[in-house]
Amino acid sequence: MWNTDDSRQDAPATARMLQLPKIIDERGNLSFIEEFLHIPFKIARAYWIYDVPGGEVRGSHAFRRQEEFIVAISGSFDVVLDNGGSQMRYPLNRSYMGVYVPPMTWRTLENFSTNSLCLVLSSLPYDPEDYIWDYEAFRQMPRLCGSAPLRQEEETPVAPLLSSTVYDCNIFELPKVHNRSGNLTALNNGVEVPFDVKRVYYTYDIPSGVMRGGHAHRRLQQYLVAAGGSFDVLLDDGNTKKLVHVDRPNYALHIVPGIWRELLNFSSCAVCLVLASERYDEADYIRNYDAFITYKQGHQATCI
Ligand code: T46
Repeated sequence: MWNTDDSRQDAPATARMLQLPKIIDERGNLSFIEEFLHIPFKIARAYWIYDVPGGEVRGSHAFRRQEEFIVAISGSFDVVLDNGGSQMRYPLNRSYMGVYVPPMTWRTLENFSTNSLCLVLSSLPYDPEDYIWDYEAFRQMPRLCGSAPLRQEEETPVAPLLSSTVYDCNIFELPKVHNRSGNLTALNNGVEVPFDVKRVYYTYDIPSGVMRGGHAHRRLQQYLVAAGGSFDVLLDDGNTKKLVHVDRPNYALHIVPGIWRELLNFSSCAVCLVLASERYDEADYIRNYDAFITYKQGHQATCI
């Protein structure tokens, strides 16, 4: 039987539903997923599936080595898991719940609602050799039992980019694989995204007229994606301001460290999906604008 207990790293590597943090806020709600903390693996790749026509089925395969965590960032769909003996259906319809899928699990995504977006965090880069496409062959394969191995995070020191300007922040068109069952955009750490994604967070249920952000980061860099609807980002380096419109799941705004940002003009049903280079650290925030200007001027003074 499948273990649906949501205790994590010391639990056997069985499929289960995991609850994510949900921060209720007048400016909209926010959830986040950090590697090793909310999911029991290091993130190697993030991809999302969207524009799925009604009745289409995605997936239907197993992975030999890869672990996954699957979330309905918007809309709903079902994740159907099969361990070769029994099946379990996980209906996903709120973005603070997700399904952990261990290796050697047959998994199918189906019953997609209108405007659904499925986020998958994966423990390995894309590897066609890791796929098992034949269900009968999968059923015959030996299963590995036991606990998910605990892997220590390797910290790579990141130097703050104090001299950054708004011209270092650009919109990138991301790869998009299109077929009759929708679109897929995949980013491998350090390849399609120029840093290692250690945390993913997203804001949703955003009322009209609110502003989010209103701060800068010392070290954190991130990719901002409109997983639903659209919004604007006002970037400010202390000298120059730049307004960027974000409105499609296959475009990302890269915000480098040392940039003040405000998110505004959220459309109805907007979802802001962020791929972040660091784990959450309040000490990395500069939440006061005057302190931000002092921080930037301090750097300019040391450059003279
Ligand atoms: C950013 C903009 C675009 C956590 O505990 N973990 C997290 O990963 C995040 C993102 C937030 N939180 C807590 C901290 C606060 O108590 O959630 C609460 C709301 O966060 P904040 O006020 O920073 O939310 P935003 O939308 O103003 O800013 C967020 C990110 O924090 C920030 O890095 O660039 O989105």
